[in-house]
Amino acid sequence: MENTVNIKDYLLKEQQAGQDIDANLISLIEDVSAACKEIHTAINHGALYGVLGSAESENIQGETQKKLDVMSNEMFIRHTEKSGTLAGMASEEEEDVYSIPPQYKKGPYLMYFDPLDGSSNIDVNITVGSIFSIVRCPEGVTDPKLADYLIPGTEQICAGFCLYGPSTLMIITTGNGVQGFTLDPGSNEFKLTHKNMMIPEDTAEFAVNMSNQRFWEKPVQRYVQECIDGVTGARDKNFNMRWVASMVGEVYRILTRGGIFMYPFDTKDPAKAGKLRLMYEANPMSFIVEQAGGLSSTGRERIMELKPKEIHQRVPVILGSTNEVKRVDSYHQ
Ligand code: P6P
Repeated sequence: MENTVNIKDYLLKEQQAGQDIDANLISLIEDVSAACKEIHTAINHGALYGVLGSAESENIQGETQKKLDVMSNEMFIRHTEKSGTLAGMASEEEEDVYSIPPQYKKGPYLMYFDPLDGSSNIDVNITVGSIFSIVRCPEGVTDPKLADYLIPGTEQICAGFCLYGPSTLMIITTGNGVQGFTLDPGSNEFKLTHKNMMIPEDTAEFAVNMSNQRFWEKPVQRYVQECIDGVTGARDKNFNMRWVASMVGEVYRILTRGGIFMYPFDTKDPAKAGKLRLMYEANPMSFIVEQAGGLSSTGRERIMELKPKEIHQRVPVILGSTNEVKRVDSYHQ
């Protein structure tokens, strides 16, 4: 089947159908997809481009940066800072918020992004991705400071991720369902291939890093043990387990066949409330999952309703098929 609808065609159709999508947002999403195409090319060439391995530097998270972490961050910024659509941006790879250089026109949006999620998988050639989230800059703010960025996930107007896997996919929501676009190597365009993706409300597949089991809270230990026990325990079915160690890979699998993904609170490092970051991992993925009929919770509250306290704050994440997330939440009551 000839897939002819590209991202811009889709967004213009949504705009004509009355969705609140303006020219600035369309232009910004186009620039993000251009950055993702450049990241795709670098990843595809891998060792041939000399892009593998460590950058011999650390990010704000205290994590050793891969060369591709640094390159992807630079690509995201270069493709979007001149777009005239952003008042500023925040990146996993930047300690402070990024102000648009004075020589460039500013615009009405703020963008949060993780330019290369799962980068520890790069050197072992396993799927990685880019995640982004877009909100309106607060009214009347032209030079946003850190406090202006601390906006709850419910205010997102667009969220998406690019999955650099066997094929490269762009998954986007602007609040009217979740659409998937596949990068056509021939035309180098993202073409609409997955319309209105929906997550089945039940699943028999859980995703968690089991090596943290002894550090979890009791409700999560109970839930996972019941999955492992299957029909020999409290559940009426057996479960399968997956762990890609790339959130983008887990979320895409859940969008296609259901599942529950957990990176819950653990006591491994009491200073951290979980591993994943609220603003550029948990919030965008929560928007996408909810738009696809799923749920996304800390175990105790809806992630998108959290009032952010800092730009790199971490949060426990339990997301996916509605009935399983509801069960985990009920164990926390
Ligand atoms: P672990 C990647 O580093 C990431 O932020 C998520 O994409 C992924 O789900 C998780 O961390 C993997 O964590 O502890 O299994 O390496």
